[in-house]
Amino acid sequence: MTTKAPALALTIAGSEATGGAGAQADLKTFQELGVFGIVNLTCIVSFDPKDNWNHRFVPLDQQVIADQLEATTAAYGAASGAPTVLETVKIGMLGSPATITTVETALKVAGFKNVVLDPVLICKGQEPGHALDTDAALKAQILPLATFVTPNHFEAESLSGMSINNLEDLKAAARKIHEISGAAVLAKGGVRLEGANAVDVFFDGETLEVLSAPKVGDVAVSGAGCSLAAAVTAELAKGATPLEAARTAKAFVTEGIKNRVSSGAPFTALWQGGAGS
Ligand code: PXL
Repeated sequence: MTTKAPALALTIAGSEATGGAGAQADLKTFQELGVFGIVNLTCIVSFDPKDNWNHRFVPLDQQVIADQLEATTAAYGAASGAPTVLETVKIGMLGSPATITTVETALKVAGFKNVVLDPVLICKGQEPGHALDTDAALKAQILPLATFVTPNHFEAESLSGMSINNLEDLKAAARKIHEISGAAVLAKGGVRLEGANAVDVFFDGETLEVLSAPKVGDVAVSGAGCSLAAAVTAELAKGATPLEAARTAKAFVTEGIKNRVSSGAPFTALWQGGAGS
C-alpha cells in the first residue's frame, strides 16, 4: 500500500520551554492536521517562576538561524528536487531586529507561496527599547512579505494604529491591516472584547466574515494564538483557501481550548490532541 505524501509546512519560531506556545504548539498543530512539520528555531523562552512568570528570552546565534533555513530550503525548497516542495511557512516569534533581517533574507530567497505571519510584537519581560525596535522591524521588513496575518487584539491595535473596543472597530482594523499589508487578515478579538462569544474578523480584500464561537472561560489560554496561526498554515499547505483555513483554524482552537491543560503555572495551555479522546 502506498500512502499519499503529506503536505509540508515550516514554522520559524521560538521555543517556549513549558510546551504550551511557540514552536512546540506549531508542531503539535501541524501533526494533528496531517501536515509534515518542520521547525527552524529563532530563540528560547523560559518563563521565570521566581519573577512572576516573566519571559527569559535568549536569541539563537544568527548563523545558527541562517544554517537551519539553509538546510530546510536545500532539502525541501523550490530548487531542491524534492517530490513535494515546501511552499508554506509560518512566522512566529522572531524577537530581535537581527533575526528579522536574517529571516527576511531567507524568505526573499525561498519565495514561499504562503507566508503566515503571527505578528508576535512584544514578549512579557523583554526590555522595552529593544521590543520597540523589534516591532518596527517586523512591520517594515516582514509584514510586506506576509500573505496571511493573524494579529491578536493588542497587535491589531498596534498594526492599524486604531483603538479596538467592539466588533465594528475590529472590522475596521482588519480592513486597515489588509490595506497596509496586502495580506489576508484574521484579526482576533478573543476574550478581549465583551460578550458571550469569542469573535474574530477575517478580511482578504473582498470577503469580510465574522467568525464567532461561544467563549470558553474568559481568560486567555497559552498557545491559542500560535495554534490558530499554525492551523491556518497547515490548512493552506493542504490547499485550502484562506477563508476555509480561517474557519477550520477557529474550530480547531476552540476545541483545543476546551481541552486545555493546567499546571503549576498561573495559566493553562491549549491541547491540540484532545478532540478524539
Ligand atoms: O504566544 C506568543 C509566543 C510565541 N512564541 C514564543 C512564546 C510566546 C509566548 O509566550 O514564548 C516562543
